[in-house]
Amino acid sequence: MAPVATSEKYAAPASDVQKYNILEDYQGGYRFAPIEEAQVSRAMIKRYFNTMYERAVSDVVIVGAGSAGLSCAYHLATTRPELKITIIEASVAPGGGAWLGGQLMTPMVIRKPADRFLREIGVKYEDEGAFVVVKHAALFTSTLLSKVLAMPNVVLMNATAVEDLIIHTDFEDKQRVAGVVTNWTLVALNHDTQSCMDPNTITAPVIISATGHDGPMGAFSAKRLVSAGLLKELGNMRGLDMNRAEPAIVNGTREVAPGLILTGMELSEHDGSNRMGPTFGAMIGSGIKAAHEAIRILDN
Ligand code: AHZ
Repeated sequence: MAPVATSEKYAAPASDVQKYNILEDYQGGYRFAPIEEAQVSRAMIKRYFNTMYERAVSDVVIVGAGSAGLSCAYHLATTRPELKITIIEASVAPGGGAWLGGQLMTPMVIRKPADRFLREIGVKYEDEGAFVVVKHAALFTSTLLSKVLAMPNVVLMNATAVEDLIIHTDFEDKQRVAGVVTNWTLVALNHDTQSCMDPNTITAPVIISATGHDGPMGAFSAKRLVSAGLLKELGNMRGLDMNRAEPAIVNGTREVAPGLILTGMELSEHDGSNRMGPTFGAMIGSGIKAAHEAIRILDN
């Protein structure tokens, strides 16, 4: 008799589902449906690497899943559900700085008119006139994240860093950003301690960089534009001025080099605009504008 493959041996037939539900007993008799360790590994490997294979060519790559990157992903994915949108986030936890409002305080301030986005995604707030306050920044971020992740056209690869840009040169010597170079973040952080650990690539006609202002990895694409000769020098983020900063970020959101859109606070390092501190309306507005820019490029 041919040996029974373990996956077949332990796969639960549909008819057994009812039986497994009966095992859910909270009086001390709770048991789980049987499983082989290899099934768990294969369940993850198969899906993750199939996704990597499929997303090696994406329509849009968003670098950074902070408030700007996630707002952009939400608007783009709902407006254009046919697009393959791939988000690359260096941290294990997506959300960037949007788990807290400011300093270590939890309430999040959003200036009008960006409060419209809160109604769209169903986040409650208190109205203070010119601005609204969400009781916890994590309520905004977790709601937005869950909606973005539930969209069939969006893939998020976290713990993965963009460590370079793909820049192609055409026959007229014009340069165009054509994709991103990725690596597991733990690898990207250890290039100094190991011999060469080559990366992977994702190509896409539009890259949206939302890596935040300068920090361990922040303003990544803006800095790379300088070293690649596509930008003379960084503008460097100026001091805090809420009234100047927020409109400057939203209105300045654009394709800064062919194929590359900057959004969120990364733009302040590129343009030399002010920081706004703990008000998040500009991140929402800039993310939505970046989505519009991406559609404009793709449709041309
Ligand atoms: O981990 C970073 C964070 O989640 C991620 N990131 C940075 N470099 C990356 C790289 N590859 C992949 N090379 C990378 N991911 O990008 C995310 C940036 O999120 P953020 O919250 O830092 O930026 P944001 O522009 O979305 O929001 C900024 C919020 C701020 S900062 C600020 C101030 O300092 O005044 N005010 C506001 C509202």
